[in-house]
Amino acid sequence: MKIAVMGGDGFIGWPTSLHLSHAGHEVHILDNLSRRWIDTELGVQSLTPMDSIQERTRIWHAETGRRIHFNLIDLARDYELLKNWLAEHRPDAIVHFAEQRAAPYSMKSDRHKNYTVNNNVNATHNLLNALVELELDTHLVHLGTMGVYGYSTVGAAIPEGYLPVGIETMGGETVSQEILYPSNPGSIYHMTKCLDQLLFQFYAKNDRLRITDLHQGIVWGTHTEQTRIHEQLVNRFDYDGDYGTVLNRFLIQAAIGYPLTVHGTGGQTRAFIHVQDSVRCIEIALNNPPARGGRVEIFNQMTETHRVRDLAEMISKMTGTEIAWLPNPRKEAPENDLVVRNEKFLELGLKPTTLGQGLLSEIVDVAKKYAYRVDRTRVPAVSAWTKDIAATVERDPEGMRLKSVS
Ligand code: USQ
Repeated sequence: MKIAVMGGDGFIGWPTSLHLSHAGHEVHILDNLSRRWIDTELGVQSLTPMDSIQERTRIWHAETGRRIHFNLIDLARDYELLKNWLAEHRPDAIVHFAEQRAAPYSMKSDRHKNYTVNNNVNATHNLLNALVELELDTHLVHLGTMGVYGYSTVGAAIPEGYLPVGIETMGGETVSQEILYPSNPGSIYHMTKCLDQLLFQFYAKNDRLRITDLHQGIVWGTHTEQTRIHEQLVNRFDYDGDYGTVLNRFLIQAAIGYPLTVHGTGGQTRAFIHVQDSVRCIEIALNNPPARGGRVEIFNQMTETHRVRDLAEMISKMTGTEIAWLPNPRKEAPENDLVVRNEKFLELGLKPTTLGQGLLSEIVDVAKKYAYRVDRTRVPAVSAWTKDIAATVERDPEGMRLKSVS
């Protein structure tokens, strides 16, 4: 297939591009390199040293003989460029990662909220709009999030996208209908993915676009089979308070002897998936497109659930690192249970890579190797969900701990 990977320079976009190229597909990355600009804005860098995208693709070609093409295009702002590119290349499929993906970054300030909404919603809409205008029958695979469902405990498993409901008619009968599972976003970032869902419903219904939405959990790990091929193909690995995600952060913190930063009681239960499984799921989704005129295909892209404090305790035991119980900078339920259906990927052949000591210590080893690149003052998560919460989360003089809630 000819596949365009929108956002192919990012944390999942890069290993996905390598995985699809390795599988024999013709891969074109479209990216505005915004993730690199945000690193500059925040004054942070990936734990692993990343080369330019041009250098990365050059090394891939030198090592494997395969080419990955790169195009500097901003999906949200350069509509004409995007449309021209699509008209010229007519890809069979598009994988859409080109969105700002950090919840804490989206909540930093009013400017960051505006940026996240404008960037994410426009990128998705521009893409859908261009496919219709050009009459392309391209399969669009979008990286959504488990966060569209919210994290309240409902006592029932979360289905894959659609919920059967019974509605009482005026005549007193009950009719059944399948609706999108009610959206319940916990951040501006998650809200943009809920808005994306509505755009997909409309374009699938009105223009018969073929769309797959992948509701992914928290990705952990760093290497995939292809990123291991050469040191310069290494994936990015975020540890800072905005872009670092919980399990990878704990592993890096353990590697540098930084107390594990558990928010609140650590009672949040979340869905997880290893980065290797993430790229496999995307390939499976590409190979199983919905029919034209069919409904939006939705998969839950996760393999296991864990409570944050259980992860912290496991890593603390494994490495001897202490746990810091911190006031939560987010507005979220202190405790939640989470049961998620994920049979669709399993039935299509996914063999989950679950949390194992071997893989966890491999990540700690990667983190130790690059520990000299960590700026400890960038570890605390200080982006607060409300102004009231902000008063409780300023850094203390060591830049290590957060003020406790009074
Ligand atoms: N948390 C801690 N300590 C930390 C960091 C996080 O206790 O040092 C807690 C948070 O308060 C939260 C949970 O861990 O309860 C998860 O936080 P996270 O930063 O790992 O994940 P999140 O903000 O939800 O976002 C990440 C990705 C996002 C993706 C989402 C999937 O950045 O792109 O959509 O995971 S999901 O969480 O399933 O919605």
